[in-house]
Amino acid sequence: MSEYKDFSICKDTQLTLKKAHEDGVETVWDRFKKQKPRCKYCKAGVSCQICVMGPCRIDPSGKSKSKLYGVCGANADIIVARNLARMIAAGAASHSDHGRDLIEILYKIGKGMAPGYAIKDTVKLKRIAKEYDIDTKNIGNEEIAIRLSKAMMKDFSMEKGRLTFIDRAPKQRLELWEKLDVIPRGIDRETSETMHRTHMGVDNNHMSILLHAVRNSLADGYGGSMISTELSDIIFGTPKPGFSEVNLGVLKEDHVNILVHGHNPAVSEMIGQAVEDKKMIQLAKAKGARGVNLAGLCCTGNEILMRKKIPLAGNHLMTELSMVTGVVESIIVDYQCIMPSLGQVAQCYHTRLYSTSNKAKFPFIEHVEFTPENAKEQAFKIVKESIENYTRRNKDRIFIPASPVKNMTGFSVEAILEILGGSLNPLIDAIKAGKIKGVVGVVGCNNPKIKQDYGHVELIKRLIANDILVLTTGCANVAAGKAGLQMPEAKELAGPGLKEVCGLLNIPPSLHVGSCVDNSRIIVIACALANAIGVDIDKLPIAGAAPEWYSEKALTIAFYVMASGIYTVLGVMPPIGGSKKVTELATSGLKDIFGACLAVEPDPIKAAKLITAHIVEKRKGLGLSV
Ligand code: BF8
Repeated sequence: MSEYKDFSICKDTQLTLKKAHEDGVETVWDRFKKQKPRCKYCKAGVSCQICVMGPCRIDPSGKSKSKLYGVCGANADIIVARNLARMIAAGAASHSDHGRDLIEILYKIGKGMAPGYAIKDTVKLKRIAKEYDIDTKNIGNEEIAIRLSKAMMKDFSMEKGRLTFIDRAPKQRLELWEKLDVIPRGIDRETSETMHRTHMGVDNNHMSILLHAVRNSLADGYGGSMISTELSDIIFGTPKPGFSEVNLGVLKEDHVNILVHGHNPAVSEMIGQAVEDKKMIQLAKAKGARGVNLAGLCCTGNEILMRKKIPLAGNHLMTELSMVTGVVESIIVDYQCIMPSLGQVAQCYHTRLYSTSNKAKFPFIEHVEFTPENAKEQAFKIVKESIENYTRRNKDRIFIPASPVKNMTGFSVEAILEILGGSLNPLIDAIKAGKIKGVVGVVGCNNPKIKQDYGHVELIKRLIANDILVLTTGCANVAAGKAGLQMPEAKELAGPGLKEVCGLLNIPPSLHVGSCVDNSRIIVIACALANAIGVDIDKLPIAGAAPEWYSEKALTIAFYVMASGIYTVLGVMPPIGGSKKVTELATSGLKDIFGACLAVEPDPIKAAKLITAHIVEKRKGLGLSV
């Protein structure tokens, strides 16, 4: 058992991983080990496969004179910058395509072509429509939905020349971006331009490539991601605080267990409707189960947890292990962060797997395509089949490794404002008084390079102990939730000032603000704080951290957060070490340009020190006590 402690700090992971090995199942950790040693060129970002004159590699040490240039003449700086920009483009494309799918649903709701979907938050629909200069007087919600979706479609193209939500940023930041020419003109345009610039023979200046990569990342943060968040709230409801549960213990031995995994709540919300249907519950009882239990994985899990308080079974590194419990009748996936290995693992158990998006298909996973028109019908079909699968369960192989831990969720910007009595002023007062020293977003993934959840939990514990309020998104939520940090009682682990504030408001010191696209909620709060205080974002005592990140999306987030003026600490080094210039720029030079830069620190204890020192520096800058 002791060897499993090296992989994760979580009991449920350790025990289930042990069972996986006993069952002969290969997991992400096993494959990670098999991939060692890693290619030092790829690790440093100096291998180039952009054209077929190569592939080329530059000696990252610079010692081999014959390996200073690729066949085309690109040096390490150009190759690293191009590779980095392409990673950022992929992250931006992922979040933004998710947003585009929601625009399509909103449009079809307006047209009456999306049965089962509806507009849940009409107040927000009107508020966002106003931001898009849509006159909402004398027109119905359906027509507003059509007009808003059409206006948002323009954000994706080159019709407008400037993203709508970019103007949420403080004016000082906008002036800086204008001066640097990094204001995103259109969401798709910036991603497409990154691909163009990084084609062989186009942009060969590492600085200019990186500045465009920043613009591309801003197109995600203030474009694709922000649209995704706002539209999810409009269509599925703006989250409100409430309680739920987290870890593999949320699976129930005497129920049909259905898991949803991925990112876009368009599928998971519809499955949520189907499992509540009386006929489905009756069918489950007829098959010998006590009911149907829905739980989430990864970010779509965060989405339905935030809105419906549906429990969260695990984060990224738990997705394969969920099946090892032997009680999962089905996993329904949409897109992003879905390991292609899932179908392979399912071969060893009775779990049925379904893919639902025409752009995300997987080996050994059955495809049941969801569209806005058929989603309701397909959700019922899958839920029915999942219930029928209950009878195929092998009772001798059941293993639920833990009891669930309670967590609190639902901290949308609107919910936070409501808790604060309608404005951010009480938060600003608490920051000024030093009760809350600062605010830090702890976000992102799991990565087998880091002991699962160790990076998140250690960092969060140290920050809250220093009176720093933490906001979590993505897979960091599961870590915080499992460690009990998302309950109001966790105030006992906070410093005296934060403890007092949490006690008064009855909130945890680590707030669950949503999925990864919901990092836009953190950006909205940062912009609103800066606007309320009358300073640029880089002057605020705030920071970001992604202690266990793995995905291109996380890197894109780090870039738009940094470009917004927020110092961001990464727990895993991006593949840029082969270029001294790009590395120096990312980890210090950008500070002179954006007022913030990235830092890389795998040790969460040291990361906490870096962030705390940064908060102290920013407080001093504002003339606040430290
Ligand atoms: O978008 S935190 S592992 S699930 S990439 Fe993926 Fe990372 Fe989890 Fe969510 Ni975000």
